[in-house]
Amino acid sequence: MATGWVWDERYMWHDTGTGAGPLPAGGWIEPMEHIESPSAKRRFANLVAASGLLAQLTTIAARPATRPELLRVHTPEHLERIEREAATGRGDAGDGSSPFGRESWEIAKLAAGGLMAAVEAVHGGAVENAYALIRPPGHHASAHTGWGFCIVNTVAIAARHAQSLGMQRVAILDWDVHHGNGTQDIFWEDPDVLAISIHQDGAYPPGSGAVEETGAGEGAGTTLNVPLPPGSGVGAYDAVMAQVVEPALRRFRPDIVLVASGLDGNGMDPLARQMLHSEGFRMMATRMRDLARELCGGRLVLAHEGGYSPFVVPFCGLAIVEAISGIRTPVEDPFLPAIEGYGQGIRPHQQEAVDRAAANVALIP
Ligand code: 3YP
Ligand code: ZN
Repeated sequence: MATGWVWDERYMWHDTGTGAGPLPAGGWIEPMEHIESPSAKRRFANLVAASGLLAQLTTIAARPATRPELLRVHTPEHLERIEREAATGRGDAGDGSSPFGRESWEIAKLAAGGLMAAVEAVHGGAVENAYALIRPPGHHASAHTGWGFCIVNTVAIAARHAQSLGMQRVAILDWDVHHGNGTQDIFWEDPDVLAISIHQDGAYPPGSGAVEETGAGEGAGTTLNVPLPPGSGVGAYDAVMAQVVEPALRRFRPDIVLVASGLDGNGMDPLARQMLHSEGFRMMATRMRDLARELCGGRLVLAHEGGYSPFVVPFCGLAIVEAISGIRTPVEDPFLPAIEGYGQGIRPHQQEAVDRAAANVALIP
């Protein structure tokens, strides 16, 4: 069955302006392009087209999320602030590191709505699963503010949309290398949404995503955090999938699986220190496709998040879309041997981190 593909040229017109890495330019920081720029994402889309894969996918048109759809997750004050700042031509999502331009409010709504369209296509059976290459990212945004380059929490909005279509139990796996703190906050007390985040321990935001953070109230046990030491590679991520993600989802029994698919765990990313390569992402995507088939009729929607190496991200992204579609293109990843050479086996201190997270699977009600 078909795989859906969401992409809109306007995602690339979200204008983050100048910066230097994640910081604003100024003082002794010479202006350059902000790191959350179109390059890596555009090159991913271009490789999907150039490889011939695009022609074999079912393209899904994006549409803007409506105000009531956004209000399922965000406060009216947050939405109105972003809209007001965008109208002035320049704004920031909340932390001074997340600048945006005049069109960014419309584009953020189009990112959320594109992901919702993917959920609808999977729900209606037009496609089995889908990848939404959306921008800006979403997983750091909470109900009342954006930050960490995120304006609205696209995956959370998509989860609420899935519920409105009758898919009550939603599992979210966030494999972006940073903690999915916004998503965690939004569903902290919600027993119907299982939120799992695999991230580099302490990378971002500071002090968030400890293994002890497992939800509260009605939602006790339905948040899982897997903080991995820097330097984790395919062996560590494979253990997380086998010991945490698969048992957790089997226990939770979702109606749909969403993935916050940041590709910044790649071995050459400027904003993290993990070591995944395209075959690592292929392994995780294949496992998620098979798990969704086992548990919920194959319903799986991936939402693009971070990933800042303009040369490695396209190959990791292509491997993921190949995996969920079951189509292999002739493309071979030229960066694979170098990252493979970093040493991909699991190390004892990484195994300990996985074991600690695995112990929390039993907390899922
Ligand atoms: C936000 C400011 C410093 C680190 C950066 C992380 C953005 C990201 O990719 N989040 O998933
Ligand atoms: Zn990230």
